[in-house]
Amino acid sequence: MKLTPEQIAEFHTYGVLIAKNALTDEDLQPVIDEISEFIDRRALELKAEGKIADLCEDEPFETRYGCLFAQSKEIGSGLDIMDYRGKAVFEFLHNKNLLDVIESLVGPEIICNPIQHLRPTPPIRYYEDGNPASHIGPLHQDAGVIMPEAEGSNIITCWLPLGDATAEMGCLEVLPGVVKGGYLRHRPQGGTSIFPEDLPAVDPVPMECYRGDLLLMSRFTPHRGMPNRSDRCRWSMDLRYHPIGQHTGRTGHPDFVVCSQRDPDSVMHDYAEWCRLWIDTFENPRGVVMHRAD
Ligand SMILES: O=C(O)CCC(=O)C(=O)O
Repeated sequence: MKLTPEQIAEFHTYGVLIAKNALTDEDLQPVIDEISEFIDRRALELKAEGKIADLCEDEPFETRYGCLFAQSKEIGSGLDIMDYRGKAVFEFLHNKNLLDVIESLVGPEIICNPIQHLRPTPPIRYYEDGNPASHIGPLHQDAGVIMPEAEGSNIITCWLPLGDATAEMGCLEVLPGVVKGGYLRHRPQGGTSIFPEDLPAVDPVPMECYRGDLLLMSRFTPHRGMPNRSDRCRWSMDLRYHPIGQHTGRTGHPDFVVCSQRDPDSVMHDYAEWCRLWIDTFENPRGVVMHRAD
């Protein structure tokens, strides 16, 4: 699905757009199955280590993580994209339906930026501190979590839920329409966040979305995750793409080409090589990995 000219105009005006039903169940199910296998493995390891008693095997994907998390916070260790490096996730980073939408905003020469995360956000009642106020994410622009050299890169954040992401489940909140002001100063305290005195007087808007939707944001759109007050886990991925040739903002982490009309052979489909690049990055750190405000 390509974005319509109206959707593209909306994105440029507000710095945010939800592309409804851009992905199908067939696009997402392999990723969900792979995560489920990871959770199975992790749960068995934690049981063997005596850290959990109940494997919660009868719980569906939406609730199993929370049920395990309530017993041991270690269920999430190693779950992020670059840590468990799943083949289904690697293939999803090239997903045609996803890239069709991205192409509408950055053109056909596309880099997969290395800032990419898989996030389980369990219900706050499973934390010792279940106070909603302490689970409000820091309000930031993604331009604040990259190197300043990448401020001019047209990095599009693509946040996508693997299930429901309602307001009750702590969907993202954004400040729409502040994108034209560019970079706002960030501070490291309490998680990289915009200096309160620099915040534009715009009310945050909850971006409720559902499986199949893509929430697209500019690098200048202030946003934050909210507390999950529901009984279900809010599962999401946040991926970033930008045109080939532009600075990634993280020279210490590997980026790769996912789409190129000019040089189709440059598209990286080699899963083993992707894994090798991440492992090498961790074993032989080089380059820069920082938040601009650090
Ligand atoms: O998913 C979240 O709670 C936060 C995600 C976020 O801030 C981001 O994608 O930049």
